[in-house]
Amino acid sequence: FDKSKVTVIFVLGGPGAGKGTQCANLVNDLGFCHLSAGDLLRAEQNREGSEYGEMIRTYIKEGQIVPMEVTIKLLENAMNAALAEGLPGEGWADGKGRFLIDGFPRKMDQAQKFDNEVCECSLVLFFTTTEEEMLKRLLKRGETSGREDDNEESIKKRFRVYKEQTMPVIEHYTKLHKAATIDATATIEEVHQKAKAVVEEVFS
Ligand code: UP5
Ligand code: MG
Repeated sequence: FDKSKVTVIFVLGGPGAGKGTQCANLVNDLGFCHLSAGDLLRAEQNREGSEYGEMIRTYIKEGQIVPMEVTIKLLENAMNAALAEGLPGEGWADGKGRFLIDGFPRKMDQAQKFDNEVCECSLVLFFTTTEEEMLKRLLKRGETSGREDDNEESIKKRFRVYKEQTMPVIEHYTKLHKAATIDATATIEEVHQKAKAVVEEVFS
């Protein structure tokens, strides 16, 4: 697709910070196309005939980052599919397709490859809260989510990978003045109002 026709916001934050929840609310209010890298990987894992299914399952359970070629291909395919259906985020003055890319990039090499080969992000929403709060949320969600990584052992591994590999990505975009840090400890609605205000300010 034509890079000049899309605007991308990366949505980052630790496991359970509320990325998916906040993206869903932003879609309701502002009409973006929400693509969760984790959801795309889980769908691919369960797709019959996928050559990557078992590999993805192992990486996710261990909280490790799936080789970026797989994830970037899934994201590109999903962006192409959304654009083929019409411009997501219709109603914005510039007529561009708008994407919230959730849970990606989680590692510097992914960030560089996506920025160079797919398109540069315009903004990074960074949701932050304490590990204690994230653990509590994930264990609660794990009672019903069916996610193979919502158990204490996998969660601890996800925290470690997040600190070691994803925090440098957030620091990178902070240096470029692209990152907006949002305290995600408050209620879902309060966090949403803050996130919405940031997006509206950047794109108004
Ligand atoms: N909740 C949310 N906000 C709340 C609030 N303000 N107050 C109280 N409760 C709140 O929220 C988690 C739970 O908390 C929910 O029950 C929610 O109701 C509640 P959610 O919005 O789901 O949080 P989110 O940040 O999206 O958490 P998620 O578990 O999805 O984050 P992860 O980053 O761990 O998961 P993701 O799906 O992105 O990735 C999973 C795995 O896929 C990774 O570990 C990795 O192995 C793999 N992956 C890659 O390899 N590469 C990628 O690029 C992406 C993923
Ligand atoms: Mg999520």
